[in-house]
Amino acid sequence: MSEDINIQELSTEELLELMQEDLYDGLDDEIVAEVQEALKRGMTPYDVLTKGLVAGMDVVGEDFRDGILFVPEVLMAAKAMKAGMAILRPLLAETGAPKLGTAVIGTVKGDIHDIGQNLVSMMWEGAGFEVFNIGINNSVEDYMAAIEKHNPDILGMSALLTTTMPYMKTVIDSLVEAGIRDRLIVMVGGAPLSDAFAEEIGADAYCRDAAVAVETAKKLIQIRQAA
Ligand code: B1M
Repeated sequence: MSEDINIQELSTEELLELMQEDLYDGLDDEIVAEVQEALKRGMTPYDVLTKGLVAGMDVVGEDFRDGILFVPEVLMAAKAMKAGMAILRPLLAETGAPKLGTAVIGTVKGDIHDIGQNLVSMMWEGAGFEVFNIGINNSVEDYMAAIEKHNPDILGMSALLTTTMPYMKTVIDSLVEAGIRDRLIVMVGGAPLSDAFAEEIGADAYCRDAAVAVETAKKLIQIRQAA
């Protein structure tokens, strides 16, 4: 952000545009100030997240794909995104809702993308789930250990790479072999996935985004409790 911009004088639309540009440029201090300003104006944490941060990251993704941005720049953008998410996290997780269930979520082996699954994790917490986020690069053994420790209702897996998404099937096959597949609701997400892929690997649901992950988790838990 250029030093002569006074963010308080911007319209909310301009503020969101600036947030997207500063995310692109990996300016974490600026992102923090802009997120705080947007909240001060009464925007919901969810709108700040989707219309500011996620929208900015979409542009980063396009330019990364097209060879305009490279890994170091994308890492800076991810760092700025995380700085913004750190402010939004407690607000999204604030809930008076009764506990709906327990979830374990993690990104699969070979994959270090964690922004999307962190968002899902926050939004599930906000909806009333107790969430154990086991981070990135999880092997079958890691998922199994987390399931044993936390006895979740839901297992969420994330994959952002076409090369890592098949590992979700490896995990689900291992759950079947261990005789615990039916105890769990298995939900999967990540940009390269689809409903067809989820069905093919034997997951219960594919979630396009964090909001869908919340709706789907609530719906599947209700169905299970009614059965
Ligand atoms: Co990577 N990367 N990346 N990257 N990266 C992508 C995924 C890519 C699409 C970029 C591109 O080419 N356009 C491409 C994958 C291509 C493919 O496989 N077809 C790619 C590549 C190629 C790579 C490397 C191989 C690059 C290299 O080294 N040459 C490398 C791989 C590293 C590895 O994992 N082994 C790599 C590295 C990185 C960084 C480390 C630099 C960084 C990650 C930092 C981090 O996460 N801490 C990074 C980033 C930031 C991206 C992009 C630009 C953005 C991802 C992101 O955070 N999006 C991404 C481009 C893109 O996706 N458009 C890209 C924002 C986030 C909110 O969205 O993660 O989709 P998303 O999550 C959404 C939904 O998908 C859904 O809800 C979320 C919230 O709405 N969701 C779930 C996600 N998980 C869910 C789980 C659920 C439910 C819903 O469970 C129930």
